[in-house]
Amino acid sequence: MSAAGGNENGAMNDDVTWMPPEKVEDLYAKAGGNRFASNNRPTSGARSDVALPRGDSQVQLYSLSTPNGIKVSILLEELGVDYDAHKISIMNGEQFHSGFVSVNPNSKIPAAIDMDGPDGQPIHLFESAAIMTYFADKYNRYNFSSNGRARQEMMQWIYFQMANQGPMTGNFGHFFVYAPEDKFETREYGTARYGMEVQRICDVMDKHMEGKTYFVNEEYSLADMALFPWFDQLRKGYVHKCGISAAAFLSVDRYANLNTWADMLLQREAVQRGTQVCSWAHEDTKPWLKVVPVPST
Ligand SMILES: N[C@@H](CCC(=O)N[C@@H](CS)C(=O)NCC(=O)O)C(=O)O
Repeated sequence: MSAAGGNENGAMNDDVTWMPPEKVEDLYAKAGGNRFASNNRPTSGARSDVALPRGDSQVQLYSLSTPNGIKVSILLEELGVDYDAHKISIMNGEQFHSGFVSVNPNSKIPAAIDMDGPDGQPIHLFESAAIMTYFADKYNRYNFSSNGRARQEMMQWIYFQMANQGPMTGNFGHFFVYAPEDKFETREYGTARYGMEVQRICDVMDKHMEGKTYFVNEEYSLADMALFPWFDQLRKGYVHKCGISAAAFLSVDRYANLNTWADMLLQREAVQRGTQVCSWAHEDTKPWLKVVPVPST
């Protein structure tokens, strides 16, 4: 059945209960109401003329400590690259500032600039996994560059992460926590649809990790760094205001292999630092660098 209620031959069913209006624009007002709704528009591009901050380091990171953001900061911390981190408040619409849009025309964090690109010129970087593979290849670490089979397997998990795990988990979170309060049926439908898909994705990952330490070739790689943040988001994030957490709601503890793997990754100092970069909770974009003054006696 099509969204319009017709069957595959175009014939209308008797039980049609929903018909789209002629244009999607007619639905926009009805779809508003959540706390991010004012950000949503059907067009791209800058909305205000504001330049990006720049530091002195060769690498400039523009991010926020969301799962997509911390994928990149975990890698930069693992690589030990010198970089300046700048917080982009997506709640305040800073992803639509002209400076940010000139780096990422898609207006989403994370984005970065490497002043020393492949041709020696500055290069603009966007899409978290593309940024990760760029830096891993540049520094030739965590990328299986000399093992074609492992490299291919790693890329498959990275594509899986970008096309499945991230978007489905994000959509689940939207319907579970952020969608408008009064849209009960819509929220139940979206929460069930994406909640089931998130469970299936976790099951794919959990079965793969049976008897393994890392996702690919028993070696820590970009695949682990890319897949960890969204799984950890399910463990700790998306708490409905009534107190029910995504972890309880989706029974995330049943994915024993993934929980063991995530707990192990969290032991890594670079992962601990990476998850704090551009945190909502801290003024400083690398809070561990802040020297706490010793009170004078
Ligand atoms: N596929 C992109 C997704 C990036 C993304 O969705 N970023 C979110 C935060 S996690 C964002 O910037 N949202 C702001 C907006 O949609 O206006 C990537 O992996 O970099």
